[in-house]
Amino acid sequence: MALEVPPLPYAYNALEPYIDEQTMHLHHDKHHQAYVDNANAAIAKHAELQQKTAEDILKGINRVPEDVRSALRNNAGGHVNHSMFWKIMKPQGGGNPSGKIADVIKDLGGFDAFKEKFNDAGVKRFGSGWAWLIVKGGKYEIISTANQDSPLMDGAYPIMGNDVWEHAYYLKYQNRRAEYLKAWWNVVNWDEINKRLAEAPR
Ligand code: MN3
Repeated sequence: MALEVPPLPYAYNALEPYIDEQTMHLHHDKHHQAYVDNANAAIAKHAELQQKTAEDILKGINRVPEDVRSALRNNAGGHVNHSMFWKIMKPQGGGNPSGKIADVIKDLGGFDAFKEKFNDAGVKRFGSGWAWLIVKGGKYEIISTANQDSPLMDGAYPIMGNDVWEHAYYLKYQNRRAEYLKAWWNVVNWDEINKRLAEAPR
């Protein structure tokens, strides 16, 4: 079963003025599509991989045949990360967290401290990568990963993540990654994040 780019759950301009329409087109239609195409090409080389979900491939990345392991690390990783990313954003999003995620954030020191720590993880990630809230062994933690590495590769579950690759923000924010990270909270979809929290293994 070939992987596919899921349709964007809102219009390309719906996250304006925080994320611009052109960035959304390039990011979703070109970057995500390339991850999917490259992952499918790698999966096509090994019948045993064709029975697995992209998530299961990432969880077992060290058991993936070596000739396609780094291709899938990058591209199945890119597919899974971006499939989450589109859904945890929405127009008229943001505001204070509600539901169970609000309790988790409170335990991590409150929303202001949480945003600061999450943004800091994104700013300090050298080069390309992601800032995350993960849960691992029942413990919640803010981390960052390089490239398209998924927390799933490390036995963790990604509750929410922000893409800090330049392709996510450069057209609008140029080199001002910190400004993008701050603006991003205006499009966060807490309902979807609560859904992921409920689905996380405990
Ligand atoms: Mn991206």
